[in-house]
Amino acid sequence: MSQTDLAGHAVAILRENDRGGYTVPTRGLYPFQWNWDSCLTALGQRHFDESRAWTEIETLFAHQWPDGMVPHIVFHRPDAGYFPGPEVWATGRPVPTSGITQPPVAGFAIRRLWERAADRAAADARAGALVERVAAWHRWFHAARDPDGEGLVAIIHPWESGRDNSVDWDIPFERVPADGIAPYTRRDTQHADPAHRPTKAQYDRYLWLLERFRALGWDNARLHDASPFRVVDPGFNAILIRSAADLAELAAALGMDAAAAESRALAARGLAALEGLWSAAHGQYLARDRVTGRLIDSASSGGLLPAFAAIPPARAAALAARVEAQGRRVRFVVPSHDPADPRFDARRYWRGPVWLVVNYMIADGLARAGQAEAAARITADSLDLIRASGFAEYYDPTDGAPLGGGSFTWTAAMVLEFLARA
Ligand code: 9WN
Repeated sequence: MSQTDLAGHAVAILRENDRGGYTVPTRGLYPFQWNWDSCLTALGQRHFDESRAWTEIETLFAHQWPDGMVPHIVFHRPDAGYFPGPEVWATGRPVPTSGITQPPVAGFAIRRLWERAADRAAADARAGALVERVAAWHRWFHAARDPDGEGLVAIIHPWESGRDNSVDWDIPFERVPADGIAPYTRRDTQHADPAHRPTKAQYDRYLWLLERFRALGWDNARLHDASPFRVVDPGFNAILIRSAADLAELAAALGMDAAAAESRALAARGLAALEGLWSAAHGQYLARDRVTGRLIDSASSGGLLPAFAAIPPARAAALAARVEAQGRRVRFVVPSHDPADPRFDARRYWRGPVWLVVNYMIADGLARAGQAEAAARITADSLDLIRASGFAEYYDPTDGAPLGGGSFTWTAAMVLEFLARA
């Protein structure tokens, strides 16, 4: 496929999955609006319809909760094809939403849209209107998910990480019971191969947490301490730090000095605290179990994602070396788990497969840090995957086989970004 054909195909997927004001990740498997999917999708939409790109993020923020949280799913219209649907979450929002959040990549996405906009007046107005909302979300994180003021925030459900069944969560997940949950029927395994999805044991625990939070009335003042699963994910925090830093730059450019100062301070505090997640033994960052205080011995792509934030140059060089070392073991980087670890599983969702969104953020950060070679390898492998296997949800890093859903929205969006870079 030529570059033009690739781009044309990507645009067609983004149009096909557009439901008017928001885009579904893929038909069938994910029929609603997902939080970080939408923010990254907007980056693809900007290449052919800048106004539509702003709308994608505005629609998401129109469903922000009064406390500042931006939910991980907005259930715009009923669809029986996904479980758990709005009646299970029962969050009581006017337009139903889930009750947990997702990686806060909006600050980064909005700055990128704004910075590269052709319609300057529209970009100033639309970015300006979003700044306070994103700042409120970031403030919420620090209030609700960092009650002791460590500078890093915890996730309280694996779905919040966006890397649902990562090996990172195995040990903290042992504390989550699976008994007493309401009987349920999964829908995901009707759309995708069950061997490439999370297990039943994991789904039971996803639901146990959901039911626990629902029983507490989705009151964010209580959920953090009440959750047996509280994990500080380096990838999630790096995305928050990058978004806060980008929001600070954007706010300063728009003359919103108070928002700029607040965001700059949050980013600096987070960046300093992130150092506590560094593992010299692994040459990358690790997640911390906030309940035990211990680092979790699991080298996943979440520990490479800090490249996305302004980490010290020596750390960025070490992460680039990790990517290059992995690239000698698998054909396509970046695997979601270290292929040298026996727990690596090339086809099971976030326990091995490559995801283009993660590739994009790691490559962006490494390029910014001057690690051009590793960034170029990631970009080249990402486009090779599309040429070989089309626009899948994720891919086997050993042979490039397409996995999960097809005609996938954020994969298409990332292709447009990678093509622009290449
Ligand atoms: C749960 C939509 C989402 C992504 C996540 C990915 C997957 C959902 C699921 O799909 O999660 O949120 O049901 O598997 O793990 O990163 O946002 O594409």
